Amino acid sequence: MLTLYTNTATPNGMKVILLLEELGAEYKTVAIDFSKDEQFSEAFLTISPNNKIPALEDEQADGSRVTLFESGAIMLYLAEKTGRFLNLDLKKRAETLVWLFWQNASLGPMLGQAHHFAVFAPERVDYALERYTKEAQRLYRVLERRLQESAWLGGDEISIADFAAYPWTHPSRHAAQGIALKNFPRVEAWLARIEARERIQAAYKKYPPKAPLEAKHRHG
Ligand SMILES: N[C@@H](CCC(=O)N[C@@H](CS)C(=O)NCC(=O)O)C(=O)O
Repeated sequence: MLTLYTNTATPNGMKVILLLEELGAEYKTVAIDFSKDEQFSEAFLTISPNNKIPALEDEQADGSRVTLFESGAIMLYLAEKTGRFLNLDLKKRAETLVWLFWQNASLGPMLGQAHHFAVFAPERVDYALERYTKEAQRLYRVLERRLQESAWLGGDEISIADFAAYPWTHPSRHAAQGIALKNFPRVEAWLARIEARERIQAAYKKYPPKAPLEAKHRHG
């Protein structure tokens, strides 16, 4: 049995939900309530020592448990466990992993900062707004260029790299990121292709994004 520890519709939690839904996996979720500091509880820290969601517990047939934190590692584990959404051909696998790691190391953290300074910062911080809005735009240009080369991030098949990037680039987040989608036509088409998938729609019905995510502060 798979147990996902998560927190409403945060992008890092949604990445794993999208994959689980696409896999048709049986799983349960346990909500970690940040307003009660549950991410710092001793029980949660044994599963997720970095005190962040998502975390996954996979109970094995012999009663032992595999526990994982870091969304990228969780997605890789699920793809390898099920043999889906990660092509095992060495070159294709490498191409997918490059974009999965790019999402975890660059796209997610930088868009997270852009979002934070636009939506949550108690006061306007011009330097941070400019830095992270520019970085968000640079990352969308990287995405646009990649999607000129291939239909999906990992190549010619949809993969865990696409499910990892989608919640961060979900239309509900563009306003806060300072992104005008019309400037990124390939990204727009890629988003629409993912959005059209029934299981993606089902996942967002279960966990609706906290829209509208209007920017309180804007760059420029
Ligand atoms: N690199 C981590 C980032 C996870 C992350 O930032 N999770 C946030 C929610 S989106 C969190 O749990 N925050 C709680 C806290 O920082 O106390 C991953 O990809 O899993």
